[in-house]
Amino acid sequence: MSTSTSAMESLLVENRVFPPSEAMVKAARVSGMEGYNALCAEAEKDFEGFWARLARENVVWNKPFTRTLDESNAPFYQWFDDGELNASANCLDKHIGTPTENKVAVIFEADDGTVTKTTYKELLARVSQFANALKADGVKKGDRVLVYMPMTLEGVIAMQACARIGATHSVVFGGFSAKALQERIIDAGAVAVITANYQMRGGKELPLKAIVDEGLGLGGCDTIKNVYVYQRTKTACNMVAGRDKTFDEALAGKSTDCAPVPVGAEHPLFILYTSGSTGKPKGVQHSTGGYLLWAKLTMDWTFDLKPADVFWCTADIGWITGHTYVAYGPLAAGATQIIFEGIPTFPNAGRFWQMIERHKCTIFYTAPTAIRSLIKAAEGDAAVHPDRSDLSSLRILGSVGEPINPEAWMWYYKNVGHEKCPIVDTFWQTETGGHMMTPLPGATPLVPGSCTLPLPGIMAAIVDEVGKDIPNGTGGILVVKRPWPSMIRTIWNDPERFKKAYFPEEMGGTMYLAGDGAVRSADRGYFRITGRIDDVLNVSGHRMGTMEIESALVSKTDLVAEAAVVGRPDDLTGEAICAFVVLKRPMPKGDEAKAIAKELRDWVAKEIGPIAKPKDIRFGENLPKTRSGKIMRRLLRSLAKGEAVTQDTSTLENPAILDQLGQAY
Ligand code: 6R9
Repeated sequence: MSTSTSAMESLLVENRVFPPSEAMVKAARVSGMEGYNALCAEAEKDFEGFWARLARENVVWNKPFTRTLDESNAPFYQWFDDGELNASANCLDKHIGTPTENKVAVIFEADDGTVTKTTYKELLARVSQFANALKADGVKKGDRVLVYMPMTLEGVIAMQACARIGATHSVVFGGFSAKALQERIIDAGAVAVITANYQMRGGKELPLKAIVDEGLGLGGCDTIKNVYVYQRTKTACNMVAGRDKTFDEALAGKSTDCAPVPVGAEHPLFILYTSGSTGKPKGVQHSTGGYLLWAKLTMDWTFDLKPADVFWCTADIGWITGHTYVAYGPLAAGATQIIFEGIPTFPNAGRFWQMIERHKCTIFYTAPTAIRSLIKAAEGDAAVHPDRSDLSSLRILGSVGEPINPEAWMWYYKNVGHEKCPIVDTFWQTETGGHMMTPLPGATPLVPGSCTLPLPGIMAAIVDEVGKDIPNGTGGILVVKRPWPSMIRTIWNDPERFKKAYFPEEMGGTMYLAGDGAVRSADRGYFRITGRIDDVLNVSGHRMGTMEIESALVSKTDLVAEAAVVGRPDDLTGEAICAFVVLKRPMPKGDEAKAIAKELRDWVAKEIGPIAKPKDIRFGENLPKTRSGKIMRRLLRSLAKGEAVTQDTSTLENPAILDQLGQAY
């Protein structure tokens, strides 16, 4: 074992425990471990009764359900399937006529610092008006609508308006390329695109509509009849007559009343594409009833939401976290939330802390990558240290997207939470719809780097390759043994892939395979996620498939003969992308190699998006392969880390290439 691995493991053995304060326990919605255990016991004793009770108490039904869980076509589980509801009505209409109607729903802070506040009543009017605009163009229940928007209130309005008329949205993150957009439009069979002329990030105006035009121009997108363009900035953009209209044009003369369309509980609320272990991203399909239940309930449980809270989740609506904890959960729970358009380092790296002070944020939910980069910034420049801001409004901190290393956890706990705010380290996935494992702020003693225990009703376990339980203290495969309401329903257009990817036959066909490894501590049985067990990388909390990046690289056919992509640990981004490339020309060196590496990075940015750009590119005349022709990925991972190669290289066809591949560009 190399020193770096043993040093890392020593850091991962964590003995510090932080129990919740008495005051927090006393006031919490789930109070103490007794409260948590009571809910778990209820779920164990009467699984369906538990979920039925929660669904009745937390969701407004147009037609009550009589069936809770239908397992007859497992793993295509159905929840509350004869019930009817509308997701937007559950986020907006339900507050009308209550004191919440005049409460601020959204505090929007733009990239340039401009702040706008919108009440629940106002938001309902804006969503309804946009829903009427969609309706007027013939967009209807069951249609798919692609949303490619900046991180603005209008992005949430677009999603809510789709939900209101029963259209299924598919949000694509504003950093994805024209090609990625085109593929998703085709796969979803979308009828309309909702976008903006530009987006503002860090003082820069970046195009969105031009990328939509380019994507639609790549062909195969004839299903698209309408493109709605929110004019985020004054700069003009290309508009296609008969197809494109500005928001103002679409909204002109439309009523601000629009009756929500009730849909069946299993009606697809949205499709969200995410990376898997093959080249093609998967369209994760979510339901309406079960999803909404969990979005609302996890707001109450995980964040212990109270009426006076000011909640801030920093995730973009292009990711699942921005769906559940920006577009739906906070609204369903009646919270006041902050939506932030910009980036944490503009105009300086104190922006998050200044915003917490400015808006008296009480619950702050962000990603470890952001924390790590702000630690670095604060250490380099005292002016952007959290100490410079009044953070006394904070009562709960959250973390999501990737494992949080104990050092970053301790810094967050001390410097942001001043040792009085519990950190909820929430483990979950695009596929799970909402939190799966997390401490509860008024119940669970915290251990840095551990997502602690499953939420009540979530039957998480650690098993071996054939689905047999593994004792605490031993690492294994993370599974969920029983279905839960907000789980993925299928992969859009690909039910076979859904079954294979998540419910493998070898494990019995009914256990949900998360794709992560985990270990439970010997003493408390706490879960700690050890990382993906498939070919998925986690770069700054963003999921990237290695195969997806490989296919992008080899599609540059004039230059690339072969490519293999692996991850390597990175202090800032968690993992970094490392690409090994065989060119169709002699091995480049020096400046030529640098220039080609840049060309390849730009190519990947164009094929997938800038977030998929490899950090390291290494050239070789060959890739290390076994005699049977398999790429030796474990060996590539060692090379990527800069470790001495300890693997057996005797089967290598051409051992000399190890030297070539040692140089990163
Ligand atoms: C919500 C979200 C899912 C993957 C997941 C795991 C990693 C997320 C984590 C975590 C350790 C946590 N992950 N939260 N790992 N601790 N608290 O991020 O969804 O983008 O689909 O990513 O992220 O590897 O499998 P998604």
